[in-house]
Amino acid sequence: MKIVKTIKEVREIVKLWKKENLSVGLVPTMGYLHEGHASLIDASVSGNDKTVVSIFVNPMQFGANEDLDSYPRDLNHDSKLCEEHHVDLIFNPEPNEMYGKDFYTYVNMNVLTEDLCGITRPIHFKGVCTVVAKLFNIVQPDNAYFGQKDAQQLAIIKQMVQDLNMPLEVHGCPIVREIDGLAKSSRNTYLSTEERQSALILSKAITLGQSLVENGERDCSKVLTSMIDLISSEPLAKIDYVKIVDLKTIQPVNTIEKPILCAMAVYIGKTRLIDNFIFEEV
Ligand code: PAJ
Repeated sequence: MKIVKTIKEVREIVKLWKKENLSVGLVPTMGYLHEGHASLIDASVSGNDKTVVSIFVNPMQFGANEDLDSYPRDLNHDSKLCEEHHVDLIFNPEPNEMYGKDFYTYVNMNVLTEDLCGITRPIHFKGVCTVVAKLFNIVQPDNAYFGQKDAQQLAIIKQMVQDLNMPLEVHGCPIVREIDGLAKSSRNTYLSTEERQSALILSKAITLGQSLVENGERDCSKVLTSMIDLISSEPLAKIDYVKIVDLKTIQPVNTIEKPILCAMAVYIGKTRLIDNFIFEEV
């Protein structure tokens, strides 16, 4: 496994692979890797001849009051995990390598970016789309892997690839959880012992909402009220949003008639956590 920091090195290595007709999978990450990331890596390794993992805490997707500086980083641990999961190449650029001083081009999307996390994090998806488009151009993968943990992000990346005719396939992978239900996240490391316990309210509300819908409830306000009541019973939890939207367009719906995404963002103390479920068998 190689670790490189420059775009030039990535291009040289991928060029050699393509000459040999080898397929390339890309797993974009911000590092501090856990089993959620590892599941994407495993999907890429089993579906491609070569796998590239990018590790880049992308400044462009963090708002002014967000956790860019405190975002956890541990390249030693990350490279060990990648090695164990048979990754071929880690791309770990510095911000200067990705955004030179003359940088003026952004990828901006309407509609899908406007609700859910787009309300509290208005510049976030512009940063995500721009960096992912750049990573696609740099690595030129045949396949790219994203987690359903960030379901809005996954829908947005699929839309970007469709709209801009990017020549690759985007694969969504299921949410990986801790044994007690908490969705794995690099940000879980911010939680105190007490907060870690309170954070279980997210997955409990997801399980509740999911079982209501699977048992035939189609009225979104009834599902959401039950979930919101449950989350509100946890003193350390403060709801940012709990919503049901169309899975493809990320627009709010009142009745479940098409595939939907039920998504939430909840503050546990100062830490903002997200979780969701999708329901497709309408
Ligand atoms: P990051 O938060 O590091 O996540 C990288 C990928 O891992 C994303 O596709 C995310 O959905 C997936 N992931 C995280 N936790 C997961 C879990 N518990 N189960 C399954 N998949 C999980 O998302 C980003 O980075 C960035 O926005 C990025 C796409 C790299 C652009 O900067």
